[in-house]
Amino acid sequence: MANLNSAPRSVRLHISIFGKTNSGKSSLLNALTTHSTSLVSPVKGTTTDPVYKSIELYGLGPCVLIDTAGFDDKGELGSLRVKKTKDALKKTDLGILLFDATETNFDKEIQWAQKLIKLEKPFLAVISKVDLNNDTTMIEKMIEDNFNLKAIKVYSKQENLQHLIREELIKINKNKAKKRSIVENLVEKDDIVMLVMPQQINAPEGRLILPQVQTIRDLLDHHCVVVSVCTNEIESALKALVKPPKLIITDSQVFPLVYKKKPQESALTSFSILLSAVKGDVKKFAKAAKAIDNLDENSKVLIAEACTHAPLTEDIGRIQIPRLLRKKVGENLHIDFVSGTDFPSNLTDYNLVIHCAGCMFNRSYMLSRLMECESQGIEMTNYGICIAKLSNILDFVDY
Ligand SMILES: Nc1nc2c(ncn2[C@@H]2O[C@H](COP(=O)(O)OP(=O)(O)OP(=O)(O)O)[C@@H](O)[C@H]2O)c(=O)[nH]1
Ligand SMILES: [Mg+2]
Repeated sequence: MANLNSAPRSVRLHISIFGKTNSGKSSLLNALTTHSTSLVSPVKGTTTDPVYKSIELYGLGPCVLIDTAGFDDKGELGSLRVKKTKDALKKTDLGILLFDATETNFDKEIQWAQKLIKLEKPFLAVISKVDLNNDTTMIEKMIEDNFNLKAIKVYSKQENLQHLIREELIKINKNKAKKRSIVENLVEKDDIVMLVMPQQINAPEGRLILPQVQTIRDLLDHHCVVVSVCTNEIESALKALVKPPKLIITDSQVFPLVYKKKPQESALTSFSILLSAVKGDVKKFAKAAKAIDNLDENSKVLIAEACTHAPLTEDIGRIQIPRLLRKKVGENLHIDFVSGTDFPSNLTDYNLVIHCAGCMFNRSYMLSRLMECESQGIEMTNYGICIAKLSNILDFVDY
C-alpha cells in the first residue's frame, strides 16, 4: 500500500537500469537498494515487467529505481518486454547503461545509448561483471570513442558499489533535484488564494486528489492564506473574506461557473493548468488549443489520460470534453480514448491530442509524449486549457 508520508512516485527522480539480458541489471538494483528487490538468475530474460523501487538516495533525494527487461530480448514475448523497457525509457530522468565485461559485441548497447542521447537523457556507462573479466580496455575505448564518456567498472559484490554509483549519478543529474513550484509565478507571501474543489465530482472517498494536495502544500510553502471550498460555498467564502482572493484555482470542470462568480480583481486558473506547467509546457498547450478552432466533423481527436480508473459518470475526459467538443464542432467528430501507458505510436491520423494533467506521470514522461506529438507535427493540449478554450475564457486565465 502506498505510504501517504512518502513522496508520490510521479515527483521522484526516475533512474533506470538498462542493458542486455543477463548483463547484471537486477544484481545492480539489489546492490543499490541493499535488498533482494529484483529476481536474479543466470537464465536470460529473468526480469520481465519493469521493477520499480522507491528509495531515498543522499544527494539525489527521493528516487525511483527501475530495473528493466533486457533490450535484446527475443521472440513474441520478448518484444512485448522490450516495449515495456522502451516505456521505462520515456520516464527516465537518469539512465544506467550496462556493458557486460564478458561480452564482445556491443551493437545493441550503442543503439540504446543513441536513444538516450536523442531523448537528451543523461546516462552512466557502466561496465559490469569486471570480476569475471578485468581486461576492459577495448570496451572503455569503444565507449569513449562513441560517446565521449568515461565508463565506470563494477561488479555486483563490490563493497562501495552504492556509494560509487550514487556519486556518479549526482555528477550527471541536470535536474539537481530542483523542486518545481506549482504556484511560484502567481503568488506572494500573505496572498489569499481560494481553491474551488467540488468533491462530489471526482474525489476518492475520504481524501483529496493529488493535484489538490500538491497545490495546497505549495501554497503553504509560499506562506499564502488558503481557503478551500466546494462550488456552492464560493459566495459565502467571498463574503467572509475582507478582500477578494488574489488568485482562484478551480477544478477545470467548473471553470465557466467560477469565472462567472469570481470578483473581477481575482486572477483565475485551474489545478490541471498549473500541473501542466510543472509537468509539461503550458505555453505549448495553450498554443495547441488554437487547433480546436480548425476542427470540423471530419477531424479526429485523441484524448489521453494517465489514470486507468474506471470512468466516472461525469468524467472530464470521457464525457465533459467530448460533449463540449461535439457541441462546437458537430456530433460526428471522431474521438478516440487511451489511458495509462497506452499511446499510439502513429499519431498522424489525429488533428489534435488532448492530454490530462498527468499527475500520475513524471515530467520526463509527459515531455516525451509532447516530443512524440511534435515529431509527427500534431498539436497536443491539455484538459484544463481545452475546457478554458471551449468555454471562451482561455484569454482570461493565468498560467
Ligand atoms: N560474477 C558476477 N556475476 C554477476 C554479476 N552481476 C550479475 N551476475 C550474475 O549474472 C547473472 C545475471 O544477473 P542478473 O542480475 O539477473 O542479470 P539481468 O541483467 O537482470 O538479467 P535479465 O533479468 O535476465 O535481463 C546472475 O547469475 C548473476 O548472479 C557480477 O558483477 N559478477
Ligand atoms: Mg533482471
